[in-house]
Amino acid sequence: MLISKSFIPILKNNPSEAVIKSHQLMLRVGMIKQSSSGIYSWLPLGFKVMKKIEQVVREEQDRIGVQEILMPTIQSSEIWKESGRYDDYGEEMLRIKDRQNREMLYGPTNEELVTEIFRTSVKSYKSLPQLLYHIQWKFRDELRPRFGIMRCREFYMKDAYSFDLNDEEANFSYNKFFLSYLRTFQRLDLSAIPMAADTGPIGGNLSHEFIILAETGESKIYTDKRIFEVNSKNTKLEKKSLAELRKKYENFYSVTDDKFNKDEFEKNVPNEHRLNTKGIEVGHIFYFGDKYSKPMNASVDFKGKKEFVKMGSYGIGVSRLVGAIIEAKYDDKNEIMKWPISVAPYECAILPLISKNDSSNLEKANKILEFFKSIKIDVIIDDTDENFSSKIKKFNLIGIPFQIMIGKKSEGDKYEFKETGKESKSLSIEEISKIIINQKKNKLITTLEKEIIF
Ligand code: 5CA
Repeated sequence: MLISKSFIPILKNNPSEAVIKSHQLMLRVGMIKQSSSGIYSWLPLGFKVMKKIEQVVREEQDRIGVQEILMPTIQSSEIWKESGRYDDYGEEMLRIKDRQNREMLYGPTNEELVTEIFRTSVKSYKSLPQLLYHIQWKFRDELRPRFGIMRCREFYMKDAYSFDLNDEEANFSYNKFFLSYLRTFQRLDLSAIPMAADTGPIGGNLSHEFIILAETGESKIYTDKRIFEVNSKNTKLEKKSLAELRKKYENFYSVTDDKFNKDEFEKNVPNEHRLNTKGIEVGHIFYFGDKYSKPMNASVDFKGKKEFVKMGSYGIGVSRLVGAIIEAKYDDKNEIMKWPISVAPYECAILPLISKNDSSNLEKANKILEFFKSIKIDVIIDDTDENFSSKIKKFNLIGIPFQIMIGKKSEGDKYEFKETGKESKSLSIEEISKIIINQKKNKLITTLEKEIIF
């Protein structure tokens, strides 16, 4: 891709309407554009990052045996009346009437619709567990949409739903998602910690929010710092192993402010390990038993007896993650962003120095691009006539993880190469490609071995 042909509308200065760095940067480098309050268009750079995040989320859902479906954004009010949430959900729900005067709504979440799909098809306990997910736009008419796509009205979410015969099996499903979420955020280079949290309008009494630390986050958190050292690496997708992992986390006091209790915090966490800060909620998992299955009559036959299925739901804010990664990775002081290679809009930028009567550096850049294409490294070339320092500044802001400079200094087959934000080195294209490929490998799923237990 040539930057001159790309649709990347970069602004000279930070837009004044944005107060947090992710919102500023996303507007500044043209990742999004607001269309109305809390509603955004996604431009190529932002869309690419979001799609890459979506793919990581998808792979980690598939890996634990969740099956992908796609439910519509518009739902009928009937099922919400059955569950009793139509009135409870209040003004956050966008209600619409169709031409037949039927009450419809733009889905803020999908517990009812997925329960309706389940109950018409599954009749026997032998088909359980069923784990389903979709990745779809949601709409919540937030009272105060703010911080760009972090708290907006239309957002992209992965939501999964589990159906089990009893509490024990449902707990197993819950724990599978618990592990899957840890893996997902690790692949995005985020250190997300699970915290006991309030269940709000989704309901139930067991729930964990997955939070990443950020000064600009909206969630207040109280935690034992040692929770960051818990390791999930050798956890198997088995009941015992998963229960042990959750226990390891739950051994440390770690809550959001709606669950905070000062005495308990001080009793359980030695002074030197206490951390009271802010964070961003990037995922939230819930267990609510038969809250929906009972009123909606979703049951299975278990040896001649009717059993209401036990359900949980599991959300990840796919679009919010774009902003959350910026909050976690952006170096404010030096104005440098570096996307994790797993979601970078381009993996490498080539910056040739170009003058009016000499395009030889651009030709070299095109050759490298062709080679990188063949080994699946995604490249953007800055083919403008700007000088090095403004090109570097631009790509520091866009956050491409690697940069190759082609100028007077490039001799023979060596090029100035740097990881964004670090010192440059003189290396050959083969050496450069090895470095990039190695970093990419670290972020792939290491094993796609069948962990799925059907
Ligand atoms: N049905 C459940 C689980 S699927 C549910 O809706 N959970 S939720 O309300 O916690 O939303 C899941 C995730 O979506 C949140 O963790 C958050 O990352 C993201 N999210 C929620 N509201 C917004 C919003 N207004 N803007 C951007 N992202 C949001």
